[in-house]
Amino acid sequence: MPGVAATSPIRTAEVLVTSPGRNFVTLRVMTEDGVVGLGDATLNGRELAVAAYLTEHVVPLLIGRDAHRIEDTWQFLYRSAYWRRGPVTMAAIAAVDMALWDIKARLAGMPLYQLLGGASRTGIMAYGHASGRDVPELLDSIRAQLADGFRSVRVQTSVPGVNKLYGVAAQPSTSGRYDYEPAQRAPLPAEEDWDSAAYLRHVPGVFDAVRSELGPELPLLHDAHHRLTPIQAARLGKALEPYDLFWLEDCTPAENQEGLRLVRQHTTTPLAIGEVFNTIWDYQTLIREQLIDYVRSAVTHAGGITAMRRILDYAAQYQIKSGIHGPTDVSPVGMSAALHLDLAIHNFGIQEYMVHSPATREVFRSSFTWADGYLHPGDEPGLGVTYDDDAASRHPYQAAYLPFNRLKDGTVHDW
Ligand code: CS2
Ligand code: MG
Repeated sequence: MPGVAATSPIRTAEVLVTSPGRNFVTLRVMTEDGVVGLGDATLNGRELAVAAYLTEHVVPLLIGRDAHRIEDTWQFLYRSAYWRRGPVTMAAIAAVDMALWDIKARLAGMPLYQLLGGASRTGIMAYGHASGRDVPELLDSIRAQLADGFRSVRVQTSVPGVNKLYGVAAQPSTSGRYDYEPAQRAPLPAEEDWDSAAYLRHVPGVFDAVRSELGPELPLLHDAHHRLTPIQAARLGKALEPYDLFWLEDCTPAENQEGLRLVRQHTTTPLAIGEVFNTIWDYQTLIREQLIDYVRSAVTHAGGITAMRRILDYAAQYQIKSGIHGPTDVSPVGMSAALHLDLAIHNFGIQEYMVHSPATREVFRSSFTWADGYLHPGDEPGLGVTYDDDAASRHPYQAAYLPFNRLKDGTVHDW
């Protein structure tokens, strides 16, 4: 690149921990020429494990390295560790990868999506979150999302007989911002309860009510959040077919990739899986056997832009599309990385968009835009995010845990 130095040695790499509304871990890399790159390393409920992995084992390896050599650095961090894969390692590698792509695009003077091959669309369709403790509250929540511009909505509902359920906001959201943060600031994880039979009896009726009220067109999504056995997931997928879901997410814990064969045998409801996956190997059977329709990993949790693009390129061969994970525990840096990829790839499906809190947006100033149901990463050089140290310093880290589940007989269950 004319005018761009052949090498760009890394001078510093800092691990930044802050808690504006919730905890975030960010890696800030700076080159000898003062060019800064940011990477998201936030692993909800295990934030300090990644911060320590970066501080103790990765930062010392980065100093002096050529920031231009992104692929070489990715392979070095993945292979030289000997111990591979897993959420902590891959979030750490992801943060380095995002920061180096941010630097390269800033040096090139272009938004990252241009470096990734340019825009394949004018905007990024995003889905919002609606929830309700009952149908009327749920319908109000959906209408609030539509009023805020969303053109597709994920629907989560309470279930009679289950006290506290994933995805149901404590307070109905009258404004667009869906205020739901599962990780609670507390010394121990909160215990919640679960009952698959009650859930399977209740959920189809909720979608029947939503479709009767809002019609057949609105794309509706639902997250079963890893709680069903394969045959229960098959039953749910089948029972939801009349309501034409955009997708049913995490219908069964996917460590057992073959379990999805049973689900596929019984239902044509589209399936989305992968937010707890960290590498392409977690997807191999699911993609090769066409057992899913959407790849759900976050850039932050799947090894960064380099690795995520590889997973999506593999999925493209099977007409499997992206559905990148975008909850508020993925920071605006991780979200921006997802948006640059979303704009550039061909096999884009949909993007999750949980709006970050004002406190978070004060620390992370991002240039991505939201208009009329579509996101766009913006045209600032790089990822388009800056980090406000002063604001960050006002929000010190606070230990927080995701809840866990127990069944009625006390058995620990997937949350
Ligand atoms: C969820 C997440 O957004 C989703 O699809 O599954 O909210 C998930 O529960 C959190 O990211 C866990 O940290
Ligand atoms: Mg999910």
